[in-house]
Amino acid sequence: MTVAGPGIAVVGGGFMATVHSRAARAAGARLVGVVASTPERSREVAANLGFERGYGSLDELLVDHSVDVVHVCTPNALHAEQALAAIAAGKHVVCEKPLATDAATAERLVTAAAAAGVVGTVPFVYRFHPLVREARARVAAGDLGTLLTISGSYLQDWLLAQADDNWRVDSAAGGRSRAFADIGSHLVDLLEFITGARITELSSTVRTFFAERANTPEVTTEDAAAVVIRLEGGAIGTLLVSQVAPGRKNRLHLEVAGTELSIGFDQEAPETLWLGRRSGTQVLPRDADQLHPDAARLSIVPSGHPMGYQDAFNAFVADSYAAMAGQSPDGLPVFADGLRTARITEAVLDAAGTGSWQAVGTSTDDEQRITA
Ligand code: SOE
Repeated sequence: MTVAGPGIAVVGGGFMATVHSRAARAAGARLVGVVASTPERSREVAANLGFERGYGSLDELLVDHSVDVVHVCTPNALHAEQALAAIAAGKHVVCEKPLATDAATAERLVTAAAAAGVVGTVPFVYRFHPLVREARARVAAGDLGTLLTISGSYLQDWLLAQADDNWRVDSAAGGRSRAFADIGSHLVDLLEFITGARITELSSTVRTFFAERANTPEVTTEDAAAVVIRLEGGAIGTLLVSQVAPGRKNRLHLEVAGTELSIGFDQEAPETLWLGRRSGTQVLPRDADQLHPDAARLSIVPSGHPMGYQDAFNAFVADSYAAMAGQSPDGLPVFADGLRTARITEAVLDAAGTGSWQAVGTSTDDEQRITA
């Protein structure tokens, strides 16, 4: 397999299958095949997305030797078994988050990929906005001083009305957690990625505002979660995650504050970074001349020509394929990162259920568990 040309197949036929396919094409992949809910649907999706063929089943896909990489883009409850089957067939895997609906299963995936010698990545794609890399580089360079506080939120409104429903609402398809697993996972991944500090403990409250929805008679998954965090090094923070916030479409906002500087990033306005100082606050544009090398690398069009979500996704997929071809791109979210967010998600629900603080483990704990 070369960096430019892996043969890829997608499992799933929804919105994310489209986003993955565009990114795969941009990275020079050969779009081999798709398997969706039925053989007819597989053919239809394959034709729409420009794949060579639709498969009748996942098994048919897995025995296809022209497929090097499987992208798993199905409802959450199917991720683990499909990813494990792909690993067992010797394929590299790009698996949508949550990697699994519980942390123990996510851990099995990490172990299975390592044992099979394949690469498994998870699309925490907001890491791939150039200005997120800039924020991370500035924190690593010590510009922040000592990290003091974090304020983060991820707000959407697509489940605001009782009539709104989706497979994610049903725990059988989406898993025990909904809002936190779906979007809170991006938020905690991003905050640990930018700060380099791990959340050590958390407490939380979750709410399900609609006990029933259009097609789900008994809703147990949360509409919103409010979380208090403690981090390595002594920083503290608050996180609010909601899928019922009117007017907010996909607003991931993160502000990290240190003794010298605050850095603010808004996913819906990813072309600027807010740099707050006691005096001399500044809005930094994405201008490669002013950026650290990792941010400049991802800045693929000149400043003033806006980049966005699909560009971030494309960069994630290109780096995934580079890793699968033996390179080591910096900042690539792998299965261990999917496990990390699965563990934090579980802690959020456990903390809410028990009313007590939950430990989520440090970076050293994670490394030891994975290599044990
Ligand atoms: C739906 O909530 C969704 O598409 C998430 O699943 C994605 O991970 C997020 O990036 C945007 O919203």
